Amino acid sequence: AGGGGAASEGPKALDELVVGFAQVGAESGWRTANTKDIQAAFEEAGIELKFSDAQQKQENQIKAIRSYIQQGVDYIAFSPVVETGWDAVLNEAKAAGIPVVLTDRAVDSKDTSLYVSFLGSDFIEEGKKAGLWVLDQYKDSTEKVNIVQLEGTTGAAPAIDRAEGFADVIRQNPNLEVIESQTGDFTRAGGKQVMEAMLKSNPDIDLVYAHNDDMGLGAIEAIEAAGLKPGEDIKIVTVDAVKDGMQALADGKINFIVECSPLLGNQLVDIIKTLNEGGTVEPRIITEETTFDQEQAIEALPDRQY
Ligand code: GZL
Repeated sequence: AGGGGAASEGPKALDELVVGFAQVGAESGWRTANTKDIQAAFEEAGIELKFSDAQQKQENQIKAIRSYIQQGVDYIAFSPVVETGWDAVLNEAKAAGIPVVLTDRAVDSKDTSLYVSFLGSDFIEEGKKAGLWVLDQYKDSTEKVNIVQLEGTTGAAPAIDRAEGFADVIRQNPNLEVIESQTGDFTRAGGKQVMEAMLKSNPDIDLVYAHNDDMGLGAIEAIEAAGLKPGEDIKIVTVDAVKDGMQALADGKINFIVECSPLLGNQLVDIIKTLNEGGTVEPRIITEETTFDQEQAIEALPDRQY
């Protein structure tokens, strides 16, 4: 059947709906938890989900979206690996009458008619929460605090915004200085490689701010290989709160984690159901999330779903 939501032919039975989902990749624990949750939610709702993994390449995501348009799916959802370069393919989906939902990451398109809703976190807020912990940690220190930053994928909304939110807050204390900032592409291997290089070029790093747990876990390996104690000689603050990160926090190798929830599946299904019934959805739906220190991680670990 041709594409398009309820506008064209009224609500479909859920088992007739087809949704195409173009995922970023499988670069981190967060991403795999996000994929599992979305697939489970559609399974439970009895809605067919076509799924593609772009291995973190924008051209693969664009190819996947184009194939969903060809197949005439009813809805397209995706998590744009970077913010720019989406207008052409989103205009193709619009021309085909297929509504698009953004999950997790945002696009910089000025034309907000190109997607129905953005469902995900406020990454600037996440960066601010990390910054506030650092501000508090060093509020009485009189010396310079050397901070290195492990950035997420270059051009990705979480990388841009987590850096912005963090910088906005730590500028309140001139002793806090980001002496080096590099991308580790949200992967454990990337975090380890960058941290090894940073340790070589900066003798006295006090704190690492990693845009996700996986890069923080890579940094731990590099710090230990250099004979230093992560969480003590060099403090570590990360974002996500996936199981491996929470375990490192419980073990005192990470000092603070800002949660970023990957559990978007049920909210995405609800958006699709509402659209199918001809309803309207909020243009921006922000997920609930918190922060964890060591004892909160110890307490939360047993019930952690991912
Ligand atoms: C954030 C998400 C980020 C995670 C990383 O919503 O886009 O991508 O923080 C993941 O772990 O790779």
